Amino acid sequence: MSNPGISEQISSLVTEAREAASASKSLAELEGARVRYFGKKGMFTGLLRSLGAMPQEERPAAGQSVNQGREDAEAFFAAATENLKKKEREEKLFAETIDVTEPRGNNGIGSLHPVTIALRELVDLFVGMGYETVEGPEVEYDKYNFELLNQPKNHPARDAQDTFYIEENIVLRSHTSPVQARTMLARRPPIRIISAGRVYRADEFDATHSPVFHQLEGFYVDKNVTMSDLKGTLEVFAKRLFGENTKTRFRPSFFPFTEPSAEVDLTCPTCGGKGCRLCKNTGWIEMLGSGMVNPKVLELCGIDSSVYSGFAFGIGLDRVGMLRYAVPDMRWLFEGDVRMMRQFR
Ligand code: 2U9
Repeated sequence: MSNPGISEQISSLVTEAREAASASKSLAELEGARVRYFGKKGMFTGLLRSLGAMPQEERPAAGQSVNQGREDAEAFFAAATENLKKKEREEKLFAETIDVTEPRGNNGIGSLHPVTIALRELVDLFVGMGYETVEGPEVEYDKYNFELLNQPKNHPARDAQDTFYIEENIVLRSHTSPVQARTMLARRPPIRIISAGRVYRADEFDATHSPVFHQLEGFYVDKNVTMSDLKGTLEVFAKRLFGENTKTRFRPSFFPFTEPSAEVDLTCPTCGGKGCRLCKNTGWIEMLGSGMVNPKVLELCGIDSSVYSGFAFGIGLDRVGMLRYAVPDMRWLFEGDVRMMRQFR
């Protein structure tokens, strides 16, 4: 090139641009430098414009040199861009790594759910009387949920409106009683068990109903088990749960799996039997269903009803929890509002 001045200018601009590229610590900084060198008002553009002052015949070669220098410098920028992208990605990945050893903020101490409290108290009580707990599946065969419990195919309690069907012969258990049926088929008396857990009914969800609720059932089969054994057991239960002054009242009732059957009322724990809003001024609260195990059910489950007899009872744990803690609406038990749960700490 005939103009030594311009080639020095080009090489020092290329060097400068290259240094600016490698000195950039972020993509944003690099972009600033790119505009400074290659932008519309950038240094390379400025240098090209300055060629206008050169003699006409030197301009094409000088222009070509500037463009070549610019291309070289741009190659550095492209390489620097790749490097910075890689670096920023690595930094981001590093920053986002979860440090599992990092101490975290305290969310406060949890509490037992009122239904869990009721369950544990009752399990404790019955285990103390010689019962053992048995569990069973929540998705249950029709056979155990209904058939063996003397609820044949046309029984109203099997209505699709009450029961959640998974398949024609598979349901979400509508009570915990299938656990007892399974136990009778697997063992010989004496059987003294409690079964508790979630049960499902296609019901309303309102202040007193939930499609998922919790039952606890007691079950005792042996020789010479009588109604007075049932009565004595439930009296102990009532006093333990609601206080020594609690009285029980048996009313005749009907369940397909017990015969005879009785519903059991307790003196109202709120007013002690005097009458209040909770017991609708009757002094009594309906608490349990119970009865002598229907001989037909014993036979269906392979137990000789001429030798053995038994009693059974069932209670809604949600109702126990609501009564114990004066929870007015069943939905409050299951909506997971921390203001509700905090009260049980
Ligand atoms: C077998 C035989 C008999 C369990 C029983 C009840 C009466 C009863 C309700 C109380 C409140 C359900 O949660 S609740 O709505 N339960 O009335 N349950 S006798 O009897 C059985 C169980 C299994 C083989």
